[in-house]
Amino acid sequence: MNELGNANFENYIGINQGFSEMGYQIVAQVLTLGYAVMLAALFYFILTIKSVSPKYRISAVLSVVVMVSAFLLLYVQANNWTSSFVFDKEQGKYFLGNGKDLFNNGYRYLNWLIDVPMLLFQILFVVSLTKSNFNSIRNQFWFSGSAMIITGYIGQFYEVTDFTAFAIWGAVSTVFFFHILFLMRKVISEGKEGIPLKAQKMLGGIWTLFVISWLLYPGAYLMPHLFGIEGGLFNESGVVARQITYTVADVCSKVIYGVMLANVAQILSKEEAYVEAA
Ligand code: RET
Repeated sequence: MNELGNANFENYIGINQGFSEMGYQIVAQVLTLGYAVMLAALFYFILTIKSVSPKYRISAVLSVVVMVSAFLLLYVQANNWTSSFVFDKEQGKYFLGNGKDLFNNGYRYLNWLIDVPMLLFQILFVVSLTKSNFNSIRNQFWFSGSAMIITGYIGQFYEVTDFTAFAIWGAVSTVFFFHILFLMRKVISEGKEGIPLKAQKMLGGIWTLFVISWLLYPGAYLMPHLFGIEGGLFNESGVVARQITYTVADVCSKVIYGVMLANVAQILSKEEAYVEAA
């Protein structure tokens, strides 16, 4: 079982029982859908940037940064899948090829290293903090966001070979994750003060979306174990479920989040223009 070193569990399935046509194609297509959405949304954020007043536009610019980096990294991640496994005519399944590379989810993690701080900064350019200090929250977002991803990135290399290392790095990462949740809750509750009801409701929706979509990532981290890898029960559904989870999480945490934030900025822009005119 150790011939693959610290490879992700996708490869262990690829070398043992292989992927069915359905399993392999769902992953290939879901990965493709992922980067296609990022490119489409890139245009959306560029084309709608003038719908908000200038002071909110940095938020849209950050969405653009997120889209470009996600598009490129998810494109590489999708190619990494199709170049790692090859179809075997005798067995009618896809197996790990003798290509130059194994499949690794690390591209995603490095994408998050860029996107997580950007997504967290984004909201600070839309809401007005009433009590907290902008620079202090920004620095804490940046610090805990990066630390959460780097520790998780290291941990994911051990998902098959060393459960203790996998669990410890995952637990350290979770501490930073809780810190981010705590900060975000504070930012959103301060942001709700004194703004129109419609914008308050939208911010409430952003909080719900944030908690659910960000929780999907640790869920995907644990997935090889949720599907019973220790018992030797290698199952391709774990792989398919994990890649679908990542794509759903990415679309929610980057695209839908960005659209909802832009919506808050639109409501605030309208209200301020009204106040100015009056
Ligand atoms: C890891 C490791 C295991 C523990 C935890 C994790 C959290 C990851 C999160 C990632 C969010 C990524 C986003 C990307 C958008 O581009 C690293 C999986 C808690 C919350 C929002």
